[in-house]
Amino acid sequence: MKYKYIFLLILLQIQLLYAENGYRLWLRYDKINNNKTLSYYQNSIKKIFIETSTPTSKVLKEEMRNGITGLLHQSPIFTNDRLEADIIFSINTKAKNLSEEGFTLQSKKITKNRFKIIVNAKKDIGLLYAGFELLRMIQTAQKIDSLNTISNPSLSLRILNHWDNLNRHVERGYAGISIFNWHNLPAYIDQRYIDYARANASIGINGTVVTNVNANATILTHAYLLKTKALADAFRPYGIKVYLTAKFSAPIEIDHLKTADPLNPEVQKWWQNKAKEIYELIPDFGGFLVKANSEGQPGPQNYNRTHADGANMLADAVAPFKGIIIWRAFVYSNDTPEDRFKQAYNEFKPLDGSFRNNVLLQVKNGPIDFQPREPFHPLFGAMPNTPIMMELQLTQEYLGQATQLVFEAPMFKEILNADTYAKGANSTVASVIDGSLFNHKALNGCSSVANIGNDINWCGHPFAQANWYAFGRLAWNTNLSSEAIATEWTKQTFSTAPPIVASITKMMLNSYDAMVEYMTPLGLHHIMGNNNHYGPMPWGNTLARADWNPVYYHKADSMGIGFNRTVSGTNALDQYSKQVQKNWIDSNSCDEKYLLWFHHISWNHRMKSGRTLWNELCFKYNDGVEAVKKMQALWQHAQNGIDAERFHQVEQLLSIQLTEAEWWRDACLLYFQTFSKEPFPINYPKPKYSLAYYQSLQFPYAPGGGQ
Ligand code: GCV
Repeated sequence: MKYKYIFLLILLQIQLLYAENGYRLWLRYDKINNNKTLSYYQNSIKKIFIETSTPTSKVLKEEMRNGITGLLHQSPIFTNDRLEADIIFSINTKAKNLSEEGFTLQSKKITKNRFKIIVNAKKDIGLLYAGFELLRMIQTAQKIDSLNTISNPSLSLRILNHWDNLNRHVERGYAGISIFNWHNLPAYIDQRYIDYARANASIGINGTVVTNVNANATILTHAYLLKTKALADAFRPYGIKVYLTAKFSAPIEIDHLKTADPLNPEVQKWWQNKAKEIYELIPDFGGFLVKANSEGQPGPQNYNRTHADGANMLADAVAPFKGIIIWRAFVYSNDTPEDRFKQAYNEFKPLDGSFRNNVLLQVKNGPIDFQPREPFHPLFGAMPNTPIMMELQLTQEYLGQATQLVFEAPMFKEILNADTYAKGANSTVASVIDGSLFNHKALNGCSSVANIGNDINWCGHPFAQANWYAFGRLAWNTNLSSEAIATEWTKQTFSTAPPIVASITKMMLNSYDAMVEYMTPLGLHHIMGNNNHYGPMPWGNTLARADWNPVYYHKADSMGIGFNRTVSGTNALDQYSKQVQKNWIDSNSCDEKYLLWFHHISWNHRMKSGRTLWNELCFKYNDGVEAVKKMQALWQHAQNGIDAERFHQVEQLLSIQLTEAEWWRDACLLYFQTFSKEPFPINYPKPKYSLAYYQSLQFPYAPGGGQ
């Protein structure tokens, strides 16, 4: 009896040790539980040869050791004899068709039942990426005996942007505080940094901006540069370069210069010296990301200079060290009463061709600000002589924050596949940012605002990890489908059992449209809560600037709803090519996803469904809510196939999501009804509370604000 008790206690301990808390992300490496699959891999992978012995190769060796040992319950032997190895990782500097980071995987038959896998890359980082690819194949139970793959990244810069402050508060962060503990650096290298680098390398992310674009000049002081060096040293073997945000007023703040005017020789010298100081510490430092003259950040316009003057001055400072400047196009002026949609284009389009060749312009996916659904930004395709990077947002500032399951890959794909028609049909956004459309093959890329914090599972919501994963995978291969990404992530993160994979991926793939429908259907945008951006607040009308207020964006009145951006309105549509305009210019034929982005539509307007606009709005909001109920049902299918811990977490979060979806529907419709004066459709769910109740809600401690 006593022994039985002790045995149970030990079992419990073991279970606790292996509790699925989400920390391992998609790199779980648990033993394959299908015996046939297991023995297939066990027989195929016994000995591994790795030609190089660089720090990156050591990382590769460790990852292969851990991965194979975990998945196959069989430790691989690392041999020095390539002839006897089952997997041969070797460098081929002359490999044709390979970029600097790419790799090939080829299976070669040796006997009827034996084969070898030959991995080739120009550099050790390519071998590391190939190692992760092989481990992914094993985790997702794919055959490896007839491989013939060439894999080169679609984009050369694949960068995470952390909006992390030095005090560890994360702006728009919903997963705890920053993983970067500046206080303990440089002496203390947290295991988190290593696991962060592993996770990024496993999906091909090759850069990280570790500080907020709302910048703090302190990061450029020597003490903080030493801390940054420690991070850069830790990340280097994983192929990850460190970048910093540069506050334009840093010369004044740090060294009391009288000005930060980019044309002032002293200022130029200051930045040149700063660049030299940084590169002496971090020879492969990536460069600076800059938010200038935007939302209160200083910039060249403070001195009547242009964005190009500012960017070029910094570009000249880092050029001798092969550094780059990523200059953000997220600007809207304090004084211009112009439609905010149009301002970035108006500001930057005339500057096309005037940037140094080590400057990239970083443009958000849409013209306003990471709204649930935006048309693509009109700058994509409009600046042929300037490399344009896209900025996406993983952290779900406007997409349900940390309580909602929203798989963002379909949104990313929607933008990547959008056709700018800049050089005729097929001038997709993907072809702009991968440099192929305008021949920017050397310098191109995509960034994403990170959704990572120090929560045990990194991202807060267990499914938010999928967005980090999707970003890396799509930046490596813009052609991957959302379905392929959801499937491989699910297999690695939860289970390879087909019914479980089917339910979970269905839930993920429906989640983006569901969220758009219950928050901002038919092209509504920017109707969320003030400041914390949490929940609906279409009535918001009290902030200092008109274009911070929801009423500015939906323009609901007794006649109808929506922002007229046609020629009779602000004419923002004119910023797109004629072919794009054709899709959106006529309210009768406009793609209804974007209708209220471009048109003020009467409440009785006949929609394609035959319903009036008011009724369609009601249906769409409710469809979104119903879709969440379907997600809940799909999640129940997973119950017996995955661990109880994450099942329960997601079950609770889906229940919050449903409450929040109903809240969005009811609050928005009750408010819009005060203009439409139309009844809800017959049998429509009755709102739970009154409009006054929804308007009274306050969330003073909602996470993620700007401090
Ligand atoms: C980092 C939005 C966010 C801000 C963010 C800004 C930006 O306005 O709400 O928190 O600031 O975008 O992208 O610079």
